[in-house]
Amino acid sequence: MSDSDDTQLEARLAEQESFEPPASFVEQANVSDPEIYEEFEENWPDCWERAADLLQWESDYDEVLVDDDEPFYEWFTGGELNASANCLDRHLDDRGDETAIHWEGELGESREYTYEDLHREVNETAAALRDLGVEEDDVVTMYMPMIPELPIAMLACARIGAPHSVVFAGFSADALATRMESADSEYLVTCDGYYRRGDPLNHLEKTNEGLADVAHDTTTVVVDRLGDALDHELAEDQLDYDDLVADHEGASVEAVTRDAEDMLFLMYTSGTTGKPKGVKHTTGGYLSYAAWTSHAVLDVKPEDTYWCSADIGWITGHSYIVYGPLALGTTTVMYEGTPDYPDKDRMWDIVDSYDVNQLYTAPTAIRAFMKWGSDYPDRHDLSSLRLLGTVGEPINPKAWKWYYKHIGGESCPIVDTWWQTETGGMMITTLPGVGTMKPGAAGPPLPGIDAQVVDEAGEEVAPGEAGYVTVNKPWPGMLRTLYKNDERFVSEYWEAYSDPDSDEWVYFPEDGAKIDEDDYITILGRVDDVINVSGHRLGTMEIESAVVGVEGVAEAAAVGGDHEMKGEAVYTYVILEDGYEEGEEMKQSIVEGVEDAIGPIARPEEVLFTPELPKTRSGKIMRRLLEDIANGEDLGNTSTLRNPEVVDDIQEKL
Ligand code: 6R9
Repeated sequence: MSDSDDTQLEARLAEQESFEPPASFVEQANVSDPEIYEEFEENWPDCWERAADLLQWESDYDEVLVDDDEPFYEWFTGGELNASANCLDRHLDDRGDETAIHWEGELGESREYTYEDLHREVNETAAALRDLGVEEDDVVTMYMPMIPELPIAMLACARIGAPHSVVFAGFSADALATRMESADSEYLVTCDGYYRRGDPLNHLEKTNEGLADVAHDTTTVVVDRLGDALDHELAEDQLDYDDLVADHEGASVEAVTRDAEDMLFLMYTSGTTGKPKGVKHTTGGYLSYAAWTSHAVLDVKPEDTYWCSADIGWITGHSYIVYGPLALGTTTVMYEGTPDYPDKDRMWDIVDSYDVNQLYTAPTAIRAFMKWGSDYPDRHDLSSLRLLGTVGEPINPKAWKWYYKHIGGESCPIVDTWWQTETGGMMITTLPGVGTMKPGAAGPPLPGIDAQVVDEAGEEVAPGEAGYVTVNKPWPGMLRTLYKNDERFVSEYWEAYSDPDSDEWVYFPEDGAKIDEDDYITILGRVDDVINVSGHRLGTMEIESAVVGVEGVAEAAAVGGDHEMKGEAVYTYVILEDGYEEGEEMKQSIVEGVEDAIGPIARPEEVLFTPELPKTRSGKIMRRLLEDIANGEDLGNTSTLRNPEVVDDIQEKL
């Protein structure tokens, strides 16, 4: 393509506000009938049988939904099943020789597990765990990076009915200890270390630090990921994973029968207060929902090679690397490392060499790809891709369009999927075989999901007005409670909008949003991310999107800083693309860009250039910290950041 063609194309894309899914995609899509929305609404809650039908049940459920004790709902009550049997055993006849997990290590080594292989190793691990004393309903903690033994251990636990609690490997020793204590977890599966940007990293040392703070006795199994690359010694009471598995070679463990409502796993997530919340997910509802959304939204088919680049330490990895894809019998790709090692085309190299059909990643990654430039994807053949997805935070239209053009070659639908640890699976997004896509808006609620945007009083807002997302009906993938804390479950998620007297229960996800005439929901960010300037509510995301829309801007964060006259004022922190100059001129175009996109009300009080933004380990911008910086407040402990060093740098500039 000539330069001028390319410029014309960019200009056309920049203008275009909606995109239709390509006909070639629709033709083959798992779900392509627009009637599905009506069908689900009319048949609610029985419509959810369609999700349950994707699983193999040992005994049928008596009722789809039991709502006698709201908000403690039950789904598929009376049904019995096992998650590991659903993800492994039932595929053996047809797909035993097909690849279940394609694992790629950071250094370039790869491992391939067929369904047979995975089934074998899960059985051996399950037998080993059982011999160590793990019983049904014991919580087993896993503190592991992206190595195959993590999903293997998860499925082994599921096989023997022991809920897992995976702690993200990047979390601190402290976080591990708090979670193990909170869950009374006496078993831990961890590893010696792993690679980051080519260097071996000692994980066992951190594990041991954490274990020292756990008051009760624990049994620890250690996977040897690094071999000789790192000297490590196991403590006397620590067991080597390979030895254990070898001792149980060929073992076969019957998958225990679990009730639909039995706990499958716990996942700790941060809330507004300091103490992490143990989100409880169950076997029947969660697994049906993960499978259904993988089928309907990610369009996963058994013959696909599907890649979600999240970490299994987060809910996205649980639902969309492990449970959803394996329940559907597909090939799921797992990558251990970072996207820029050894070079910035690592992702595209993986897509190219494995012929990946669906790629599900995060906006923060897409903005990094955009900053690095299209030369990297251009080096590879990405034509195997059929669908793209994003999750975790809002994606601004500029990044959406870059993803659409440079990764999807303008022929893949993009699903911008809004959901949470608590929801178990996707809630708001277009169906790729049905809906028009509007960059920036996640889309309408999925069929059967009754989500709305309301004001403080719970009244639906008019199109274009900002409000809060609420979900007015339960769904199978929902959290059942916070572990051992029913009270906090009710107060965190249900108190704000429910009216127990009239039996109206409304789930409150604590996200701001707006809705348009077509019921498309644009997520504005967490409620505490909403800036109130002179009584006007502005989403940090709207402002960021405007700033990122300015030529030369790679990434931006907007926060509210205290302001005498306006209540709050907008502070923006900006990263420029390579080759652009920080300075008055750039500041001016950013201010103008925001005024043009939103109005003078959103005019940034300050524009600060920075080489990086402070991010959590999961890659989310730490807006609250940026607010504190703007307000000149004491920042407290910043060591949980992925990049604490940028904080000083920014403070100095202000
Ligand atoms: C899956 C996951 C949940 C919070 C959620 C929201 C934000 C997630 C989003 C999105 C805009 C999307 N979020 N997906 N915001 N558009 N497509 O990320 O779970 O880690 O619990 O975070 O992430 O604010 O409330 P979790």
